Amino acid sequence: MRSPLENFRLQSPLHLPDQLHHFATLGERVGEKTESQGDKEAMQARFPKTYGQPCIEFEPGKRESHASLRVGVVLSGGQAPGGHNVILGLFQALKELHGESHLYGFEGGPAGVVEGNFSELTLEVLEGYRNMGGFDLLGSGRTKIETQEQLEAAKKHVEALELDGLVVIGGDDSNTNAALLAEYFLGHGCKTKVVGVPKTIDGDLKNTYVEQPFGFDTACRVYAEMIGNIARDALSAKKYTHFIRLMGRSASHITLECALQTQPNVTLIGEEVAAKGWTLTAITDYLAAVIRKRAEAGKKYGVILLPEGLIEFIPEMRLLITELNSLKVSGNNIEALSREGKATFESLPESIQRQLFYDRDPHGNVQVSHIATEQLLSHLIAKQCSDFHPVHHFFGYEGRSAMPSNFDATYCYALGFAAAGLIDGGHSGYMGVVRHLAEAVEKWEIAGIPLTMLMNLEERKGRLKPVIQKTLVDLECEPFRYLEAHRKEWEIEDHYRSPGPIQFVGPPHLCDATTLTLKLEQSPSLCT
Ligand code: FBP
Repeated sequence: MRSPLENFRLQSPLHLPDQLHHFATLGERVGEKTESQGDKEAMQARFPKTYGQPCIEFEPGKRESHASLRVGVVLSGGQAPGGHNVILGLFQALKELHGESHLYGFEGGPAGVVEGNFSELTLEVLEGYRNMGGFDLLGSGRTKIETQEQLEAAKKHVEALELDGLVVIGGDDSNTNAALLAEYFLGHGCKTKVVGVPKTIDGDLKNTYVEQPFGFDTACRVYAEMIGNIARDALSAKKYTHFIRLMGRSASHITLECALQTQPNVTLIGEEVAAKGWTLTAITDYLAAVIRKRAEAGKKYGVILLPEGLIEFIPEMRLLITELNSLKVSGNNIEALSREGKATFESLPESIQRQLFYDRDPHGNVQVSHIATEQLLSHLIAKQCSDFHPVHHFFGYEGRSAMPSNFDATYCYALGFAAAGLIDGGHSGYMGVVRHLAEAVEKWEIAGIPLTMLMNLEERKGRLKPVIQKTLVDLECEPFRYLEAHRKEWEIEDHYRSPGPIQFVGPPHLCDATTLTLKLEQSPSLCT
């Protein structure tokens, strides 16, 4: 039986930007030729058919008729709130273009495209997922499509279904898959156009053209609510120091946004740690100093935020992890480590040593995102601070499948239209985007950007591969500067801020606004 809120959200109408009220009549404006982020010649050689395509903008036009379309869709990578609404938007847009259009969902992520697992999606089915979190309509997966066999198998299935388009909803890896599929299909006489949609709670698939991937807003709101509650509890009980590790495989965008939302006593940003070369000792000394200073002020409590990816930004930990990965060190054979690696390893608590040795992924690599960095830090701090009572938290999966905020619900619906518009225009190797996200929904506009424009070559397992660049936190950006300007004050004074639960109904400034990160980046005056 559904909850009252689920029933309410299932019936809540989805809004569209003004531009999309006349979607089927939109015309296109084609921009200049584009370049990749780097390795231009090598990228051009690897993507002879799709490299350098122009950006596509949509504008009011006079188009009247469209052919029916057959389109497939796949959810890829980690869950992110709003994925179901992208599919709903895509379905709605295809039907507006032509009532006889069909949408097929590939199941279990990219593997579903390679293995040909699909079912037709009808409005009746989709309506049961409107505004719902999770990816359970189709499931998801992290299969990389890169071998000739996989590409050929995918081609066989999209051709059997006579697909005009395939929409890949995913993050950097998934959109790299989309770019490879687009190039392969075009180069092998397959008519299926491939279009990506930017998803990831991590927030690291963003740039001048992708203002914010979907899911980031909702996930940060869920975490910020919990952090706000914990801060209130700390302030009330006055006896615990809370260490809160936040998801984000590599980049610290989630931690930065949550810090802006909740104003904790200390926020560690992985990118800053790397830029300043802070060692584990330097971080421990800094945290211990703040904890002691607070204790002297009668505050034996506090809230500390750290990102999941922190551990890999700490120089000596990065070295140790690299050695463990490349040596495939196992059991208790630490003799294979370098002198530095061994010294770092021996300084770690036993629980972390065990994680480093035994918690490996299928390729034998250390599962960095599973390492309890919050416990490691509090263990080291305890050696310097007496009367210190840490409580540990990890917030990650709690936010990935939450009911999408109004922002993500609407954004995703519009992204579905962007993907449909690109396929209808015959564009392949593109990402559908929505622009002006910090403004009111009415002003948002859809566009298409070529995937190769987001790519460069990076080393993966010893070989150079074309990939979409992850965007890390820029230490010169407004959001980080804001944190920098306020963090000293937040260390000792308690300026905790409680954003509270996600609101679906009420005044727009409570319900529809998006992240402080985006507002600070686009329009700092909106943050007052
Ligand atoms: P995507 O990049 O695919 O969106 O996934 C991000 C993420 O949620 C990370 O924040 C986290 O480290 C990782 O997925 C966890 O993945 P898994 O689901 O395999 O545990």
